[in-house]
Amino acid sequence: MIKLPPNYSEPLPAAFYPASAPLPFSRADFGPDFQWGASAAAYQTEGAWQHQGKGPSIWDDFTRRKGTIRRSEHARVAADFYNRYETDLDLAAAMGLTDFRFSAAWSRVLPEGSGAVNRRGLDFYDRLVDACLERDLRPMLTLYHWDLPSALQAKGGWTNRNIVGWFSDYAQLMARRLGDRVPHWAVLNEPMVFVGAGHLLGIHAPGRRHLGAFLAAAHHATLAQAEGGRALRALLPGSAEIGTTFSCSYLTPHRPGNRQDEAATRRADAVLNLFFMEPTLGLGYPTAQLPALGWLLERYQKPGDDQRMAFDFDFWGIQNYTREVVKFSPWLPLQWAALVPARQRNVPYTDMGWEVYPESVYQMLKQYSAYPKAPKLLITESGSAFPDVVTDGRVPDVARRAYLQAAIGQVLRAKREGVDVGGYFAWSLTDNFEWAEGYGPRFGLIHVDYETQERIMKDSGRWYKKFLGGAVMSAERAGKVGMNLG
Ligand code: IFM
Repeated sequence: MIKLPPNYSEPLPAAFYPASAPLPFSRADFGPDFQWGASAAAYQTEGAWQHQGKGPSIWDDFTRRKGTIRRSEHARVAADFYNRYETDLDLAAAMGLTDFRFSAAWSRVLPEGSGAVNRRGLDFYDRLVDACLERDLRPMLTLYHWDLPSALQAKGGWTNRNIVGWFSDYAQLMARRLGDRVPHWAVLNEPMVFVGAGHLLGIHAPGRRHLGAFLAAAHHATLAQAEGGRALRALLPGSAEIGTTFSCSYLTPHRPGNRQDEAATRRADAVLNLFFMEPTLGLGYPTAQLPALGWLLERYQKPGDDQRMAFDFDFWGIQNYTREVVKFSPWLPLQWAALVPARQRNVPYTDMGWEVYPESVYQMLKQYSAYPKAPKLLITESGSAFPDVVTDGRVPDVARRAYLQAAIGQVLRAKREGVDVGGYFAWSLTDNFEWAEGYGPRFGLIHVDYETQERIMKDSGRWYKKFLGGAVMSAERAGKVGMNLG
């Protein structure tokens, strides 16, 4: 159910399609090469946190600290993907997905972050890639989705410039082992989130609240983003598409026309949407609106860094969930801007407290594609968290299905206007561990019962399957994964 503020009387966002009429588009409108996928991440799904030689990560440590995660939850088992990946891939294939995006846990393959390789960890990703290919799912491998090896955190983690070299070595290891079979690579997942939430706000691992740590981590992540791209390209010339992903939200001023709010919105845009993207184009950091941030960052930069931060990615992964409304704030130095929570705006919102606003996907595709040197865009994450109820073996998640349809419709809108957008990956294939929020918010197209690890394809997943044409699955295989094909 979509949560509505008390006394809410507006209709749902215009981007929603009425349930009573057929959808005004089909898969064919996107063309035959469009990538249809779902995304996942190691720490959120795998579990097996100490299995077969895996080293600890900063999220293993962070979840042990009191007061960091709702209900003190952790991801030691999570969705048990480490043991159940074949079932989950069967379900992904049954949906008719063409692509599956997942991340590798750095400390599973390099328990100390660098140096000795854990063969059994590397073998797991080898098996996973083969299992994708056996099911005609193209694997997209994200190298870093926030679970830094604890051993590297002990040396300063992202605040230590040596991380650029450690990360590049890890990227090369993965490319050497899997590069012959993985056609799509994403270097980082949402750097502004792991840098900002982890080093400035302290609400994600490693739980720091320090401006200097934030600036250092931000600069080193920018360097690692490009260096990771170069490492992959050197080993996989011509054979792989190399991208990276950005979190982003369409931003609008709280009081349209108000000069202070408009300026605050531009500053927030620079930080939230452009900070890690513009350097890849050789434009440096977007500090025109925030000169003070530019001066502060200089402390961490060395001669030649502007060139080192640039890399011609084959694609940018756009990860969008909502829009944000921005107002001028005298309390937040540097940015002088605050986000107005959806709950205070008389708009519908999700279990994350995020405004239900699928048009944001369209707006971000337009904004990013306006850069003359922008590469192809992929929506590598898009989705919504709503409470689910299991009823007679079904999950009638009407709101998530409506959101999915609306977001896909917004992608088509951008594509029809000439935006080079080549794929849509729903977040997420299965329910999983939602970081500081624990297991509360559910984003999956497939429901996970964390007691039994039973999977049920939700109605949103069933709709996606119907839209994509599904795949033929033998009754035998369907029986094995407990799917009702009817
Ligand atoms: O679950 C996260 C994911 O790890 C990164 N992008 C946003 C998702 C929803 O919060």
